[in-house]
Amino acid sequence: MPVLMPVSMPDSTTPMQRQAQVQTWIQQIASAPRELRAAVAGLSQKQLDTPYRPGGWTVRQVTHHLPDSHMNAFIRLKLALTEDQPVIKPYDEARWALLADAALPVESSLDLLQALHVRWVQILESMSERDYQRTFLHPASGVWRLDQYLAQYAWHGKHHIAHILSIRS
Ligand code: NI
Repeated sequence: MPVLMPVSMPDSTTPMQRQAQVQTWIQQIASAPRELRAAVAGLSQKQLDTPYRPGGWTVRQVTHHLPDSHMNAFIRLKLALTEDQPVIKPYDEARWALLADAALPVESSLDLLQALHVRWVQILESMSERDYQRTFLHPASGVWRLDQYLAQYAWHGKHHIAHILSIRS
């Protein structure tokens, strides 16, 4: 969902504090595929097709949304690392969630997310502090720095996994 988390990375932090914070976010990205798999494990077809809140996406749609969103994030990261403040392409996530692949069994997206995050984490781990200050321009929400963007996606995975866990309780 396009809910922006307020990102706290005050300018007063030391390089060591920033590095530790980035490592925490990378670990959250690294563990998200495993946590998603655990969150949907054993759910019935009926539960998978239950909205996590009235009028919201079903668990199945949320599961397919995660690789939709994170594939876009991965591409934007690669653009920002290889071009000078590129303008990135927004996408209509609500309409993506209505395309035919959102009705598939969830396994395809569990596997896709797992493979994607291996590649994503490999790049994130390789980036210097200077790389994390690189930027891209989102036509709607403006200029993003890559450390802010990492924080956003560390949060995004947890946010949706919490939605899925909420239907189990
Ligand atoms: Ni989302």
